[in-house]
Amino acid sequence: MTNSEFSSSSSSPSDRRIGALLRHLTAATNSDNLSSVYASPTSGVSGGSVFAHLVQAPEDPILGVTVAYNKDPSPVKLNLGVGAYRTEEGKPLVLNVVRKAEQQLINDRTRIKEYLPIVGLVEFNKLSAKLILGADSPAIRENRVSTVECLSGTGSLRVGGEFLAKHYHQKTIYITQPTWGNHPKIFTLAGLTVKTYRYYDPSTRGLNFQGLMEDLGAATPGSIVLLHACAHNPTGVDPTIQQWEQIRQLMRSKGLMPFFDSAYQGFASGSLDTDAKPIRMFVADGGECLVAQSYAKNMGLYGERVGALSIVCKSSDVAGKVESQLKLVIRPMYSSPPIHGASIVAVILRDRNLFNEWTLELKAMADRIISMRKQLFEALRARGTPGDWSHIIKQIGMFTFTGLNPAQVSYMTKEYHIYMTSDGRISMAGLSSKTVPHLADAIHAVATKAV
Ligand code: PLA
Repeated sequence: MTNSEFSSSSSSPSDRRIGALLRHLTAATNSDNLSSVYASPTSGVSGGSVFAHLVQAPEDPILGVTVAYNKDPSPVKLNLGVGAYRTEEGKPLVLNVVRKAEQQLINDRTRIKEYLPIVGLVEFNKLSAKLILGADSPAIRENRVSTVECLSGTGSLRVGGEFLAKHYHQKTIYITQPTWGNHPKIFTLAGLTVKTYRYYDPSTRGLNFQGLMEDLGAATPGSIVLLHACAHNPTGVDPTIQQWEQIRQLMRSKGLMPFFDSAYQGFASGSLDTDAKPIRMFVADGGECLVAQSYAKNMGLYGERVGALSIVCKSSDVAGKVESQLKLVIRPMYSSPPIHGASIVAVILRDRNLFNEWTLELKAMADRIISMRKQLFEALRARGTPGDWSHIIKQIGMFTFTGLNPAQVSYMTKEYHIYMTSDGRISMAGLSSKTVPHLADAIHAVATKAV
């Protein structure tokens, strides 16, 4: 009996079923290629899954620290990994001003849950540009800033990266060495080529300004340069205003495109205006730049995923075209951004009283971090810990780049249940007066024994 006998129109339904089965089996044994076509889509080569060949991916170097921390049953465990603010009691903080804004939103029965436009909440966009560029910014006055609401800082960087990959003549972006671990991944996946420029000098635990200027000076003209607006992550080392001015002059003379990442406005100095100064210097010269803003840290809106991308252009005509193209980047990516976080921000930024209250709460967070720096430094001094630890009080923002090596970090995790990224970065915002002694004991231990 051949297969064709069973496909004749005169055969019975049961004959046809057997014929189909036979054809299937013959094909499966005769040809490897065909077997994959006939195989059921849910049955894989091994283990029954088409995904069985996947390898287990490693946890994210930063967010994975929290995963490990959550699994640790120790009562003294301490999470200094992710940059998330904690109170003196070690609890996450929802700002009072955010609670008030949310209450206002809930009380307003006219509020609806329709889709936002592709560019997000328009009032939020205007207020965000004003917050970062300054209320008196000439670029805003001249209507040449295009701002779109994005999914926090990460989303703003990604949208900006894809826009540049599509429309900017240079596809290379220079990022600081070291930088936030997600930067190279975001920009590579956006379609840009990532290169680094020198930034940090481990011997001084400060800025390698000469290396920075040399590397930017040698960059291909027109390249994109990612700049941390303030509170550099992970080093906590920022250029001085005089150094920023030299960076600006060099970048403008070579036509390098500034792309600012502003994830910590207000967290470095406690002042929103002071922390935005480097950006405003670049905007004041009339040149173009991009700015990614995040409200995760400074408004404590981490999980709301609210941020903005602003592109400062030379004319309002260009800004309009830029916005139209940003929409083409966003629409197939996530269509339009979420409404709730942006509404909270808009309520706070538009109301003078709430705004003032926010600045006080923000300053209190920044001050608590500065006080943690002093307490940790003093605790190490009191213990006579060998080495120079003055960088703890010199560095700025959420993080201290301790200089501890991966072996020391893993020892502290194993013996003291203290969690941090393997590069020795600790989130000062996760410390409290109660936990400083525990951390100081651990640092003292690794600094005094050969780990
Ligand atoms: N840019 C920098 C420099 C950052 O440090 C972070 C967050 C972001 C952008 C993105 O933040 P957002 O998308 O939440 O607005 N860095 C954190 C968290 C605080 C993280 O890794 O996601 C950090 O611990 O480094």
